[in-house]
Amino acid sequence: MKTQVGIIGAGPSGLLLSQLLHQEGIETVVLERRSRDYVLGRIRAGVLEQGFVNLMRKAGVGDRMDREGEVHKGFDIAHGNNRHRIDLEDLTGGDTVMVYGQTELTRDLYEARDRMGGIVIHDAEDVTPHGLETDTPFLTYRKGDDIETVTCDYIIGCDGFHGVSRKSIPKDRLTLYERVYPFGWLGVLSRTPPVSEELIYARHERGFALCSLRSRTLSRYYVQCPLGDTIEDWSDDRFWEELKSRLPDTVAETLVTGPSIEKSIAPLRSFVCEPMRWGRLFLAGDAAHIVPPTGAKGLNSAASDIYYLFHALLAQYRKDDPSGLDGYSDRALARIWKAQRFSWWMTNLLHRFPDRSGFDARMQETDLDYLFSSRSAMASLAENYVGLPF
Ligand code: FAS
Ligand code: PHB
Repeated sequence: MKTQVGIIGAGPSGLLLSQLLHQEGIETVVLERRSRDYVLGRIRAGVLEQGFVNLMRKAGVGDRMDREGEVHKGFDIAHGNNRHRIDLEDLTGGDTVMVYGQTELTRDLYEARDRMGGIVIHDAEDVTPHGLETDTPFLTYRKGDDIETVTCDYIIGCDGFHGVSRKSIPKDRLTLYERVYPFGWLGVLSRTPPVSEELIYARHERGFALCSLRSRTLSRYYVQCPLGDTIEDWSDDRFWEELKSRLPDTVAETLVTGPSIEKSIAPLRSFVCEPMRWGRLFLAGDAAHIVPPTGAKGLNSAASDIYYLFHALLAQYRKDDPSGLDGYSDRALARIWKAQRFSWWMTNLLHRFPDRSGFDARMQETDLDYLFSSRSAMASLAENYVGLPF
């Protein structure tokens, strides 16, 4: 099989890039190791920056998001029994975020790929990039007993943190930056009305909690949990009791509980791979960087990578201008590191660190106290939360 751009991974990054390029007549093939149902079964991000929303609309897949998604103009930070609203719209001069689940936007992207006859090959095993330092790179993959080949001009690694693309770059050419946090997030999805119109990020002596949502009848909640915990340690009753204990009384009293329809524990890490390019291979999204979800930057960081790559590939194919591709890694990393900083800062602000000292605890309390006493401090948080410019 021959194509122009070979993409590894059919998560939001791979599907969005494939859709944007196909709309411009640039051929792609997406190789995904899992089944479509498996990809659509993952429950992940929930908050979209304006930049991501604009890209979805440009890709022609924004209709259901605009119909069913919720525009949020602010969110609350709770600590103890206090709640402070971060008025995003006022603090940024009009910017907001969209609450719309990653599962849904991935479904929208799949359906758009189907409508355009996009090539997405599932259950593609042992996907391997070859010839990355030549002008004729290619991909091989196994389908049953057959080994298939896809020749292409460029390979885009959209295969997430555990994918093959980053590992295809010679180790001595990569610099990896990582911080692993001493806790995880236990997430629950429940068919219950959200406890609040807007998100509530809660800092509490027992640990962090987050009240989020997917719709008026589908709620998404998280509690910080010890690294060694498994979902077997957390019955629904234990989860709901712990969540209530970390929320202001007025919120806990109105929380509607119900059976969990999804329960998972995600480890938290900050991770960046530099550079994000090796010859004809370009990394995008979780393949190149991971953030703790506290700042809702994971999926949104993937969006700016895709935006830069889309325009760079367009310039290459339309005007034989390689400058976008040559500048991609530096340009993407400049924005990625700002998202890393914000996610790291929000995580330090709101979580209980097991090994924290008395001084650390005072610094955390003072950080919060300063934040709520200063419009400039809240404006800085707000401009990062809605998303820095692409
Ligand atoms: P993805 O990981 O979504 O997609 C990569 C795709 O590549 C997958 O479908 C995978 O099957 C495929 N793949 C992997 N290896 C392959 C190979 N060798 N060959 C072929 N295909 C391969 N972000 C937030 O903003 N908020 C959240 O609450 C949040 N929660 C998260 C919870 C979890 C458990 C995880 C893992 C991530 C979470 N994230 C969250 C971040 C998440 O939303 C990512 O940023 C987003 O999925 C990035 O999308 P992709 O870059 O497409 O990577
Ligand atoms: C979610 O709804 O899953 C969500 C929202 C905001 C975050 C993290 C996760 O910061």
